Amino acid sequence: SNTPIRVAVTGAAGQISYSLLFRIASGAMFGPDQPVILQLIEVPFEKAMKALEGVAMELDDCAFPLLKGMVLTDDPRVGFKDANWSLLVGAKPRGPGMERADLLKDNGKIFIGQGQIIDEVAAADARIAVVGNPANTNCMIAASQAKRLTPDRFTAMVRLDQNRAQAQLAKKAGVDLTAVKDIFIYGNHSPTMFPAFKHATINGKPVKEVITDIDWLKGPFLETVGKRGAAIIAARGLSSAASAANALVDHVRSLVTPGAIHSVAVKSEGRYGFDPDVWAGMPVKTTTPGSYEVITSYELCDFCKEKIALTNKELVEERAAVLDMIKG
Ligand code: NAX
Repeated sequence: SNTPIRVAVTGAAGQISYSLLFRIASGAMFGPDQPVILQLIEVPFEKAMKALEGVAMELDDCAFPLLKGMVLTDDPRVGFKDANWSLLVGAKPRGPGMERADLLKDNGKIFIGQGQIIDEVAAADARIAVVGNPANTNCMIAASQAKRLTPDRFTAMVRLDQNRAQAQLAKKAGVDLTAVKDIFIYGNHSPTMFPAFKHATINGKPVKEVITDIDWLKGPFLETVGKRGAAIIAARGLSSAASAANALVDHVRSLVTPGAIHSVAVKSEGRYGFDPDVWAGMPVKTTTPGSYEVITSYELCDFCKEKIALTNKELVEERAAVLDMIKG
């Protein structure tokens, strides 16, 4: 339709957004005929807002035909107003010597506030995608604050892990990337997440018939995908940004494309052995734009169950660390 989609983005002056916003404005996220309005949210500090102004100047300078407007704000109530999609990219990074529990709590406060405000002011068809880490738990926290919006509206991104796994399998098999299908991510967006290689296919054949080195699949493959974020930091001196932005484009694009099958962290409801109340990565199929059903037909082997139990344990612990905040 010609009515612009309103896309709210937090952390809009950060490094992921510096790759992300230009892709949204060019039509990569919602398609080449869909106008967008960007509602850019940053923290109320002069440095952040000044940097955001610079990003907006560059967006102007791209003369994107689909970009019908921009809002620059440090007030989430303004930024999330009537948003159809809210992309929660901003988060507090883990500082030196900071405990994981403190990181969870500090981010918990941000996502409690944002969850409440989105629930109050976003559009009737609001959809929320969380990238800021710890993404699954931040998503769970935001959803817990909503009275109007149902939990299925809140998803967290594990698509970067899926894309990483697909690329590694293609490399190992020496095939084109597009030959690798049905590689899905289960669990947390953290080194514990599990790319279920047994369900993947390469040129239509089960992975294990093409990559016969099962020790590579169970060892270096899982390790490379799980620790890819750290490897990027070690090499670049900065965390993944362009690939994360690209993954978010894929995450949303797949969620608005009926029939798309892809990995998304959603409220588990007890599927695949996850605690019902955590947000865990799993395969979903998009039904109508913005809506999806979880694919529950994959059978899990003992090795898969073991791996899922580990990532579920981490999600349950993260939830326990913030439970007093979200219930209080
Ligand atoms: P940056 O530090 O470059 O940018 C974050 C921006 O968010 C900053 O400009 C900051 O001012 C802003 N911000 C912080 N709190 C905010 C709030 N309450 N409201 C609005 N803006 C706020 O980080 P960047 O590299 O862009 O990464 C952003 C987040 O993505 C981090 O939490 C990072 O850990 C996470 N990631 C998640 C990934 C995933 O697959 N789910 C992968 C990439 C990335 O590591």
